[in-house]
Amino acid sequence: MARANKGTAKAVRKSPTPRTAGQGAADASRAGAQQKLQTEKDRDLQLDTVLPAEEMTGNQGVKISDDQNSLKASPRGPTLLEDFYLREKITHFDHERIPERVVHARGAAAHGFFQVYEDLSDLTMAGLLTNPERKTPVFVRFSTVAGSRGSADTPRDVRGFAVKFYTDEGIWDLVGNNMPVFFIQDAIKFPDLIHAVKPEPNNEIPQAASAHDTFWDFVSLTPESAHMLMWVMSDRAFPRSFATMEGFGVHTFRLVNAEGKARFVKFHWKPLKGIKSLVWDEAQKVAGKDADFNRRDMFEAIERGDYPEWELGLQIVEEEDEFNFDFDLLDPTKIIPEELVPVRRVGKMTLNRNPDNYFAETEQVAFHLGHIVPGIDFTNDPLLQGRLFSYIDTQLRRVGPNFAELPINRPINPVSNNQRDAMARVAINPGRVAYFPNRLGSGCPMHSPEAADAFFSYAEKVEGAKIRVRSESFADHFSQATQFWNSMAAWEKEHIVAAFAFELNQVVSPDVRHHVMNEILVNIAAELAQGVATQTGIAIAPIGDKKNPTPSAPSPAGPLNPKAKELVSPALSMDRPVPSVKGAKVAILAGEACDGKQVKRATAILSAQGVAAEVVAAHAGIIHGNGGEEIMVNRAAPNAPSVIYDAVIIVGGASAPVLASDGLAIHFVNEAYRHGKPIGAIAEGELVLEACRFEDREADNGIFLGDASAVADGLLAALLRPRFHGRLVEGVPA
Ligand code: HDE
Repeated sequence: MARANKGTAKAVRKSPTPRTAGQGAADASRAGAQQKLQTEKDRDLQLDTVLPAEEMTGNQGVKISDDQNSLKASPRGPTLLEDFYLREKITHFDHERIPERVVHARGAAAHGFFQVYEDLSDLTMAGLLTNPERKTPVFVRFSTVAGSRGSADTPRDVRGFAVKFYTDEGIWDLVGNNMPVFFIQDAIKFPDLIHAVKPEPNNEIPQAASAHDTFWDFVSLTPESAHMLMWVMSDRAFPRSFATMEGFGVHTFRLVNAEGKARFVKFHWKPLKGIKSLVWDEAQKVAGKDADFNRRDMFEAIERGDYPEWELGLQIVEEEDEFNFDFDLLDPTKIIPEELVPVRRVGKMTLNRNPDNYFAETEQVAFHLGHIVPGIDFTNDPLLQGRLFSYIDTQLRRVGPNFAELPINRPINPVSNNQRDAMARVAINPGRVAYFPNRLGSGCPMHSPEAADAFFSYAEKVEGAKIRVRSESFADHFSQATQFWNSMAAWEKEHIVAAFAFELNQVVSPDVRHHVMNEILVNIAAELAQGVATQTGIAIAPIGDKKNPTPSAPSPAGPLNPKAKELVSPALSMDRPVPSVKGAKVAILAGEACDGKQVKRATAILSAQGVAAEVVAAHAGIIHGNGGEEIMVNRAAPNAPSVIYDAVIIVGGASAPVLASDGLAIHFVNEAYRHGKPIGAIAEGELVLEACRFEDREADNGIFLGDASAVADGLLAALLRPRFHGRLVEGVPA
């Protein structure tokens, strides 16, 4: 057989071909090529980016003549052990997986950069926060916590928000969440929390859900989780998009300036698109209809140039003010209300490039709180302190002792020390000196003198007895849970009550249900407890009094803060308009002989504002408008559930009466109505609303009628505000 001999079999190292989702191939390659080389880290990753060459080789570089047939003794004979290539290919395949993360296994990530607005050297010496000229490369991984790697994107759960900054002074990982507090105050409880929330160990049920007995058993005995429960039972637990969720460093950290002056700091990420979430019924359905909902949304947004952006916010507290709060700054179950200490927005992060390879980048990226740069430091928050042990350990187990050498994990500045060897070492360290101090290697590498850019731990004064206790200042578990409740709009309260009810109705043990109600909920807010009692049938009978405190909760008559009822922090509510509709998705329900001009007009108005308008019709491909024009269908109706859209428009023309008797279309619109989404009907499109029997077809109920412009404009305005949660939906069949 003649052997092809074109070009070289050597792998070509150059910019990989960009993907084309949402844009033409020509545009994509131009945009991609520019984007690729934007940051120092992009250029660094190019060094290890390998494109397919023309000719196939084995791992030792030998050209392969046939990759599809193993070596056999005769055509029907046994396969030979000699087939080194078969063995290489199959054994490599057998080893393709690394252990998934023990938590935060499901994630998606993107590259980008961070730039500070102004020099913050009064606060910190961290280069990324002092030099407004500098674009610090970042790699950001978003995740759910409880589900395994193949689980869905939208369960009720916390979202991880982990940012790796490749700064000129080394790597800083800000490993945060989309909620500002945590379930527990001490790291030693983390394995218990996670064992309780993960699928139950006897039958591995349920996947990615807190709605089961062991989770509620644990939290009913862990009253410090009350505040976090409020966040997780709110709609924050299923963001509409990664780009519409806040991020928080959670713990109090320190910023240290060049004079050695330290201040406390809480880190925030404020999404420039505002905060938007799904609703629970929708989130559950999305999990089945599009399990990749959030990762797809981010991937496609970046491909079409709609880059997710956040501002970095700082809450700064002077050291002398440490004890001026009703809570302890070291307690990770507490926020500093923004009304007490404003969030100063100091810089912007932009995500503008999708990873090229999920495994090499998103799976192998290794975050660790201990990856820190001069100018930033820790505090004694006992959860933070425990995390400092855990992250390095988990990376050693998951990725291996040389995890820091992998392209996605290595810093952009040089690494030099006497650490050597271990599994899969990449660096070749020449010479005989691998110790310090040394003369034989001219003393290198040397310590940095204090004046240089070296890391010095903040010289905090510490004294005390060695003791295994929790600080008394951590004892108030309920005030901020109550504050959260007090700060919610009516619809948010309704959703929280329904969430607790859903979860507790899923719990089988009457004992657990009883204790959640009577040791936790009654101590947060009477209205909340009453609402949940009504929807679960759990009787309200508070447990514990001053004389008989329960082993878990403080008694209601005991350390509960009598002033908690007055606490309120408006910043906690999501009941406010968002600044941008960019990235929202609108379905245009159409069909044969629909009014093609209306489709065109509505699409143009929406697209001009960065809203993706998709034509949904009975089948994919082409349909025809009433003028005979061809209309490209973006999705076939059976593949296009309402839950993946933010709003819907029904166009007029001869297709409208057909849709008005089409079960799928009726269901689509009913479901959108139920989920509070704006609905527009152009001309005859209103027939579908009539078929749905919506009585209140008014703009203030989120229903827009009229011509294509009026409907599209109405929808755009409605997409800026919270959904229409006031609709009466009990009788809506969806
Ligand atoms: Fe994590 N956490 N965590 N965590 N965490 C991990 O590290 C841990 C906590 C967070 O996208 C693990 O690489 C302990 C709080 C994120 O790769 C592990 C405690 C916050 C991610 C680990 C906490 C987080 C992780 C598992 C209690 C918000 C995903 C895999 C003391 C501030 C990072 C891994 C990524 C991942 C331990 C609590 C955020 C096992 C012991 C609080 C975003 O090391």
